[in-house]
Parts: sequence; structure tokens; C-alpha cells
Amino acid sequence: MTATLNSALHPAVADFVSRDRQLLIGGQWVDAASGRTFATHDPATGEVITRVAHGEAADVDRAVAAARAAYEGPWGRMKPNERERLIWRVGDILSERAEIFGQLEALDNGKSVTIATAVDVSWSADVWRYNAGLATKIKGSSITPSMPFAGPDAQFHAYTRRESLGVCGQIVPWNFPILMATWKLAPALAAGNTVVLKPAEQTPLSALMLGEVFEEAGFPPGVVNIVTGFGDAGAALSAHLDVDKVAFTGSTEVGKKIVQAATGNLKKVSLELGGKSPNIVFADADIESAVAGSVAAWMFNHGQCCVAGTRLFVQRSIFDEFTQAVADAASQAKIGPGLDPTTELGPLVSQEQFDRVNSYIQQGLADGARALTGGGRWGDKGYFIEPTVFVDVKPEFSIVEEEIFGPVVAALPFDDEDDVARAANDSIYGLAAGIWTKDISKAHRTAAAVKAGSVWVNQYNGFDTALPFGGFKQSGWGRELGDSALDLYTQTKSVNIAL
Ligand code: TXE
Repeated sequence: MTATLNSALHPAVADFVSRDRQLLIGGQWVDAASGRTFATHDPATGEVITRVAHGEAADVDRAVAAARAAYEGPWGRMKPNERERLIWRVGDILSERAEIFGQLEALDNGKSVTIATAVDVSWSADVWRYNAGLATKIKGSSITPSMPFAGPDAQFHAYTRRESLGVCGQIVPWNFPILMATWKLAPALAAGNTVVLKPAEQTPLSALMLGEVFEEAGFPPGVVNIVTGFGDAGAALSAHLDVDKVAFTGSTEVGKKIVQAATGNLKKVSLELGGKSPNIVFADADIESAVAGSVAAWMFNHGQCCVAGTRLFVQRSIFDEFTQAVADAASQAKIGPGLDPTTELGPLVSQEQFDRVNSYIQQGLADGARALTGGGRWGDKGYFIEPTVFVDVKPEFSIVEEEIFGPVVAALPFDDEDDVARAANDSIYGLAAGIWTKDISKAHRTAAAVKAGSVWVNQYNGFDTALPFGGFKQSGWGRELGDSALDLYTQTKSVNIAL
């Protein structure tokens, strides 16, 4: 860590990154069994921030054993209202330390510290508190069975119980590190499970700082274990025979591997995967807000969003004017390091992602697409990409079909509702969609026609803690957020009593 950067950091962040960070297993901070570590980098400069323990299969084994012991022990016996209190406390600590967590997240991920604090950390606090409330609202139902074969006089009373699953493996990506960890941890704990969390190798730090909060909040040791490492650690967790459920957010490619790895003990699987979401602008939309919203749709978090609205469908009569306005607005975004609070567009997370996004842009240009703005690298250090708006694209171009995960959008004209619904649904993905129109009937018809787990009308990124989120088609299995998340972390038992 450079002296200049260090001097700009909050003392708590500077202190946190001044030492190598360890794994959290059974309430203890420990080195990896191999003793190995790996570096995590500042995406704005490529410099090393600090080193973290390089967890592997042996560490996953230790963490799963600790999670099992906690599940069979104190956590399993804890009452729902006690879980509620502890989970709520995590939310409060995050709120109290939003500035610290936000800065650490911006440093490790590259996103704007302003966004990291106001969105990633503050929303995480909200998700912890929402799920705290759910801990005491897990309900079964009471049923009067008919049991016709038992004879006319036999009587029964039956009920269902929603029970926890046991030990959950949770594998999260780098685009919203603390938020993705929160979406998974909070409902799993609310439902009474224990967890082994594997953060992404690019951004392990905020999860490790969150790990310190659990002890402080009063969680028994082993309820949350954190193993930092690479894909092999995630694979070991997915295949582990003593893990009852694996939850994953990441690429569709790895999601398929997780499904295969889970077959050993048929553990439950939930997946939140890639997207190539359509953002549909009808000519009758409020153009000013549609332009601003359509820029945010693919530029928020530097395009590193599974829901990014990267296929911009614009009705033909306004296509040229609208796409030019989007390009003009995008080109005015202030680009810079995440730690600068005025930054709007930070660097991509890693050299690998930078290379990947750059190669998509080059492929788009080679295919014959025209960049209204952008089309290359910004600056000469760090992983910055210019916001790029492509027109003159064909549906079969890779920039139209594949998830790019950078600030790049492909714009396509359409003629009418049927035409755009067909084109929007021409994708292996089905995560989200945006619709811009002043015609309420058209909005509802189009919302019903698009195959996507979330549809946002006259806005984009319309997330809420209470709204279920997840994908159609190859964008995933299951719904996180809201009380739907409890479905991912509980199982139903029927109890039938002969009276
Ligand atoms: O993802 P990976 P990567 C998409 C996006 C991006 C692409 C590649 O298009 O460009 O994926 O990013 C762990 N078993 N998304 O390579 O590999 C890994 O260590 C178990 C969309 O970073 O899917 C990390 O913790 N786990 C996305 C996590 O999986 C494995 C967010 C995600 O990494 C594993 C991120 C394995 N075999 C990328 N291999 C979204 N849906 O938001 C890797 N991992």
C-alpha cells in the first residue's frame, strides 16, 4: 500500500489493511492450513492493498466442521427472537460504520466511495434488519387431513414446520462484495442455518471486516465462517458432502459447474447468474428521464451488474436522437478512482475483467458496430474503460448476445410492441428488463411479455429489500430478497397426528 493512498484512508481502514488477513473458522482468525496467502489489489492503480489467507479444500473442511458444530450446538438451540436481536445488531453496526465499510469496499473493488457507502453498505444494513424481523416470522400451517382410507371415525391433526437446512455454503462475486454476502448470510441466519462464506478472490476485504462484526454482535463461534480463496475453494464447498445447501452468485458458466458438484449429496442449490437485460424505450416515454435512466441502466457500478440494461431497444422514430443523447450523457461521466468521492465511473475490478471487456469492444468494432462514444481504455494506469455506446449492431454480434460486464451498451431500433418483446426475449438470460412509456396499458402488456425475473417501469435498478429477485432461464434458480429468501434456507416438514 502506497504512503499517499494510506494517508487518505480512515484510520480504521488503514489499520485493517496494515496486516495480512486470516480466515474465520470456529470463531478464531487462523492462517490457511498451507500457510499460503494471496494479494488483493487496488483496481485504480493495480497496487497491492494487503494479503489474505489462501484457503483451499483443507480449510473448507475445517470451516464446515465448525459450522456443523455450531449448528448442532448453541445456534441450533437459540430462540428465534435471540437470532433476531443478533442479526439486527449486525445491521446497526454496519450503519454506524458505513463510512469505514464504504471506504474499504471502494478501495478493494474500485467503485465510488460515495456509492459504496450510500448504496452497498447502507442497503446491506437494511437487508440485515429486514431479515432480523423474518427470524420470528417463520411459520408453518395447520391442516385437517381427510385420510379417507383410515376409516370414517379416525381423526387427525396435522401441521407443517419450516425448518432450517443445516450448513450452507455461500459463494459470492466481486461486483457488490458486502451486499452479496449480506443477501445470502442474513436470510440463512434468520432461518437458523450456519454458514461457510467464500468471498471472491478479487474483493475479500469487506467480508473479512464483516466477520469481525459477528463476534462483537454476540454470535456463537462457528455460526459464520469465512474462507477466502479462489475457485477451487468454491468447488470444494459446492462438492462437500456435509454441506446441505450451496448458494452462488456469479457467472452462468460456474453456476453450471456448481450444479454438477452438488450432485454428490444432492444438496440444495440456488443460483443468481448472468444477464443481458433489455431496456425498452418507447417513443412516448418521458425522454429526459428515459435518457438518464438508460445511462444508469448500463453504467451503474461501471456496468459490473448482473442486471445491467445492456441491450437498449429504442423505438425507431426516436432512435438516432435518443442514442445520441445517451452517448452525450455517458461521455460526461466523471471517471476516476473510487476513493475520490466525486467519481461517477471507477475502474473495472481487475486486469482480467479489463482485458475481457476490452476484447468485447474490439470484437464489436471488428464486426462493424459503430461507437457513438467511447471504444477503448481511459487513462494509462488502472483498469478504466471509457463508457461505450454501440449502434449499427446486429442481434448475432457477441456485444449483443453475451454478458460484457463493463460500461458498454448496444442499441437496437424496434418498430412495435410485438417486435420488441420478441427481440428482448431472444436471449439465454432472463434476469431483468426496463420499460419506458407514458402509456400504462402498454407498460403492463410489455411487463407481462418480457421473460425476466424483475421488470422496472420508468426507472431502472428498481431493487427493494422486500421484493423477490432472481432469474428466468439461464439467469438462475430461486429468489433472493423479500420473504422469498426464506424458501431458499428452509425446508418443510409435515407432521400428522392421529387423535
Ligand atoms: O466469475 P466467477 P468471474 C459474470 C460476468 C463476468 C464473468 C466472469 O460476466 O465477466 O462472470 O467473472 C467462485 N466452483 N459475473 O470469473 O468465476 C469465484 O472464486 C465454485 C456475473 O469473476 O463465476 C468467485 O467467488 N466457485 C455475476 C465466484 O465464484 C467458483 C458476478 C464468482 O466467480 C468456481 C460476477 C467453481 N468451479 C461475475 N470458480 C453476477 N451474476 O452478478 C469460481 N468460483
